[in-house]
Amino acid sequence: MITLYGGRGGSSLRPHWMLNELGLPYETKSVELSKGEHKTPEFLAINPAGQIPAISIDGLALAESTVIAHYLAAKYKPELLGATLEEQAKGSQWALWILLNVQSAFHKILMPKWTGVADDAGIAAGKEKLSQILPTLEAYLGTVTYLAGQNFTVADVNGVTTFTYARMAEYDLSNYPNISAWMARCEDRAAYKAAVAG
Ligand SMILES: N[C@@H](CCC(=O)N[C@@H](CS)C(=O)NCC(=O)O)C(=O)O
Repeated sequence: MITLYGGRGGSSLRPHWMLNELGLPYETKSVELSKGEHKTPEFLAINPAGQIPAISIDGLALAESTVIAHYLAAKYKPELLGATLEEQAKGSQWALWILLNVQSAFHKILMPKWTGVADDAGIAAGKEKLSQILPTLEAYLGTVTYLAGQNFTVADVNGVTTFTYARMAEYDLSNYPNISAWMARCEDRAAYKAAVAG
C-alpha cells in the first residue's frame, strides 16, 4: 500500500505525477498546514522534518519530493531515470540546478502572497535573479528535448514542477520559447494531467 501525504500543488505534485507515470494505485491523506497537522506526533513519525509531501510505501516512510519521485522511478520503472548513466547524470544536474536556483527565485516572488507580508524588494530580487539565470536553461533546452537529453525522465517531473510556480507567481515565460515548449511537452502527458486533476 502506498500512502501519499500532501496536496497536489507545489512540491506535492512531484510524487503525484510520478505515481501516475507508473500507474500505481495509491491513497492520499491530506495534511492541513493551517491546522498544524504537519507537526502532530503521527505525521512527525512519517516525516520528522514536519513537511509535506511525504510517502509511506511498504513500511518505508520517505520525504523530499524529488527524492520520492526518484525512488519511485528507480523501484518501478528505472528507464525513467535515464537510458544511460550519462543521461541520468545530465538530468540530475539540470533538475538540481532548477531546484536550487529557479525554485528559490519563484519562492521570493511568492512569499508575500503566502505569508501576507509585503516584500517588494524580495519580489524584485526574485525577478532579477530569474532574468539572470533563465537564459542559461533556455539555451540548453534549444539543444535537447528533455532535461536528460532525448528521453523524458524523472528530471522533467522535478524540473517542470518547479516551473508550475511561474503560474502561481504570474511570471511571464513567453520570452523563453524553449522553456515554454518543454513545459508544454511534459504537461501534455496523461500522467501530468491525471496528477493535477486528482
Ligand atoms: N524540499 C521539500 C520542501 C517541502 C515543503 O516546503 N513543504 C511545505 C509545503 S509545500 C511545507 O510542508 N511547509 C510547512 C513547514 O515547512 O512547516 C520537498 O521538495 O519536499
